[in-house]
This record gives sequence, structure tokens and C-alpha cells, in this order.
Amino acid sequence: MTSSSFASPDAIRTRFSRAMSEMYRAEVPQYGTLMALVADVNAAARRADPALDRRLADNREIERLDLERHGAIRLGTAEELFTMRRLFAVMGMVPVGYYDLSVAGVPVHSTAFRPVEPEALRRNPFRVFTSLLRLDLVRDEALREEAAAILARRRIFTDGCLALIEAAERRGGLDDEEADRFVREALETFRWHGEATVAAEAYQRLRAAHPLVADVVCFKGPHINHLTPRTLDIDAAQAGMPERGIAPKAVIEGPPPRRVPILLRQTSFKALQEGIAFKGGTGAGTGDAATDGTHTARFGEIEQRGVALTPEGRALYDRLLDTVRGEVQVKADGSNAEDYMAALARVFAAFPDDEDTLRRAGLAYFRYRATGKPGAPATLDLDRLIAAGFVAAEPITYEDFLPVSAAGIFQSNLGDETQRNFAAQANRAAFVRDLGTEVADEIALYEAMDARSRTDTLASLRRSAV
Ligand code: OOG
Ligand code: NI
Repeated sequence: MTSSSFASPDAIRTRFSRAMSEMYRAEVPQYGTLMALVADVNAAARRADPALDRRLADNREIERLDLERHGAIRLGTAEELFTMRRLFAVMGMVPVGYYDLSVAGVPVHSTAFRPVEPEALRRNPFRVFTSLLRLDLVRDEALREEAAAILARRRIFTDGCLALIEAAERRGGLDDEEADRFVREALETFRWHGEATVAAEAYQRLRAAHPLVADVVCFKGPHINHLTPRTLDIDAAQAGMPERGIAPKAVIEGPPPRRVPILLRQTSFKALQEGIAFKGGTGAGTGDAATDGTHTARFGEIEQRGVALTPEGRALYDRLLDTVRGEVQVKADGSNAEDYMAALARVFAAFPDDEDTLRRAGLAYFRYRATGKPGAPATLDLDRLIAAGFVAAEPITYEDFLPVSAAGIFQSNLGDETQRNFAAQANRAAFVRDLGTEVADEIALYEAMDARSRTDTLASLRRSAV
């Protein structure tokens, strides 16, 4: 078989993310409401800001906007993580970044599977925030062993899915029919199962250790726990949620509203209470399905993405966010949300908020291109070329996640606001060992895009000058 008869990984990713979106909409109807809200907000934002609209069109970002979403799953074992990496590789998604959530009392560490090539990102940037449970952070040894034994028994991938992953690895791809089958089989892993694999009593014990332990350990597979559309105006989306019967979390995670958005802002609605049946239960509860109890895990989220920051920019962001969180901690009931948002706006006034300063001060990454204006002088001075209109610089979108924000999203959705204090103990080496490969360094990826576009732009100006 020649490589040209393979379905492209980008196309498989698009089919998969579409299928996942349909499945989630059927499972969690509020997700459909959220999608409709975001579509309306995005249309209004484009109408209100023609410059933004033009830039999105120039960068071919409009096509990807409606496709754009990320999801999240939580895995239980090293073997599951290892195979999940191989599954995502079929769709051109590789692990980028390491996130330690133990600092926030969440016993997981994570990576994001995503495409990395600019063209692949443009086609479909679908990403999955993937966490691995850290039983080593559960204190009770007997419980730890019980959880490990339960997890060791489950098989989260179908035989058909495993066979197709192997075929893709052996032959370097999947043909069209196989790709369709792969999407169908892979989807099974992410489906919600209302039947717990354990009895009520075991579920309660695991839940008492940490709600996340129960969520990972007690079910057949790593159900997708949210899918997140991308909005152009998250403040409008946050304000619009209650009107559509959705209760958002108290504050938007990440930086404050700005003229030039940086990194990532996120908000979510609280996890649903879903009926579940326990092993050996009577299933005599109310509702359509046999229910013995309820479980909260699945929620909805909206995000707005801004420019990727350099290490200097990121250090400034982290420092300012630390200051804000030192001043105001959002209470469990969200009653002081306004104080938090006010402190955020005040403290972040120290972060430059125009593209030129962000670029010249080396705080953010940009993509350069020749504008086509004739008569460019023979110079390597990009600032001069930009000032004279021969070169344009556009912000490079941040494609990754933020650990503090992710912790906030986890916390607000565990159905239990109690903060537990695990000592911060990143274990990147163990994560990489379980994954079976290094995680890519996200900063290096942005740096390379920025550098490559500088070189290419200067080279194209030289070529057109001769
Ligand atoms: C993942 C939470 C993190 C994000 O967007 O930061 C996340 C989870 O709850 O499993 O999705
Ligand atoms: Ni998320």
C-alpha cells in the first residue's frame, strides 16, 4: 500500500472530534446549549470588531473556529496512558507539556495530546487534556492496593481499536475504511457508562479518599468529562450562560480581560449529578436508568485563547497571578468573585497590553510575513521593516493549558469543594516513563515557529529584491 492511499491523520482527527462532539451532545444536552451560545457570541464579536474578523480570515483561523474544542480524560494506569499515546498518534496528536496538579490537592499529573505542525493546527487543533491518577498520593495503603487491583482488571480499549492502532503503526497509516472503523472503535473508550464496576460501599470509600479517585477507579473507562468550544469573547459567554439556564463557576480562570488577549481564559459550568448503578445494587432509584446513587464528573467549559508568551512573559504572568491570589482567594460560594476580578484587573495593569510592546519587549511570540509592499530596503532590522509596512507580525495563538487554571477547573467540578493538601510533588520522570516517550516542550515549539517565520520572511524579501 502506498502512503497516498492512507487517510491523513488530520482528517482522522477531524472525524474523531466531530464524532466525539456528537456523542457528548447526546450524553450532556447542556453541551449543545453551550455550543449554540458560543456560536452566537462569536458571530456578534466578529460583527463588532471588523479588524479582528479580517485577521481571523487572513490567518485562516475562521475555518478552525467552529471545529475548535478540547476535551479531557482521566486515566488509571501506566498501561492505559501508554496505549492512549499510541491511539492519539494515529490522529497526529502528540504529548505536549507536563502539568503537576498535586500542588492544588488533585492527585494527578497530566499532558495535552495535540497536533504541533502549524498546518495541522490550522486544519484542526483538537486537543485532549489527559491526566493520570497518582495512587502514590493516596495515603491509605489498603485503599491504594484495592484501587490498583480494580484498575488492573479493566480493559478500556476495544480489541478492534487495539488491532487498528497496531495496523497503523506497522503500515504507517490507515486507509479510509479503516479510519472510519478506528473512529468508531476509539469512541467507545470515551463513552459514559452509568454502571459502576464496584459496589456502593467501595465507591464511597474511594470517594472519601478523593472524589477524583472514585471517578477514575469505579468505571469501565475514562469517560470524556468535558468538551470545550473556543469563544472570541469569554466575558460575553460568561454573562450569557445564566440566560440560557446554565450556572457558570464564579470566576473566569486566567488573565483578566485585555485588548490583546494572552494565553488562555476559561470558565465552566458545574458538573452534572448523574444516576449510576452499583455492582450488586438494586437499581431501584428514580429516573430512566437503574440508579442506586449519583456521580458528578461531567461538565461544560468555554475558553478564549490569546497570544503565546515567551519564558519572560510567562514569568511575568505567573508572578502577577501569584500576587492576585495572595490578595484575594475566591470563596467556595463565589460571593467575593467581584473582588477577585477587580484585583486581577488592577495587578495585571503591569502587563503591557499592545502588540508592539509585547513583541519588542520579547514577552510574546509572533508570526512574521512579508506584506507584499514593493521596495523593501536591504536590511535585517525587522522592527524597521514592520514600521515601514513591509512586514506584518501576528500573534501566535497559545495552544496549551495553564496548571493553576486547570486546578481551578478540577476543583470547581469535583462536586466537593473541600481542599485537601497533598504536598507539591511533581514526578515528571515517572510520567514520561509511563507514557513511553518524552513530552514535547511547548515553549520550544512556539520559539521555533517565531524563529522560522522571521527567517522565511527575510529570505522572501531578499528574493523579491533581486
Ligand atoms: C481536566 C481539567 C483541566 C483545562 O481546560 O484546564 C482542563 C479535568 O477535569 O479532567 O480541562
Ligand atoms: Ni478543559
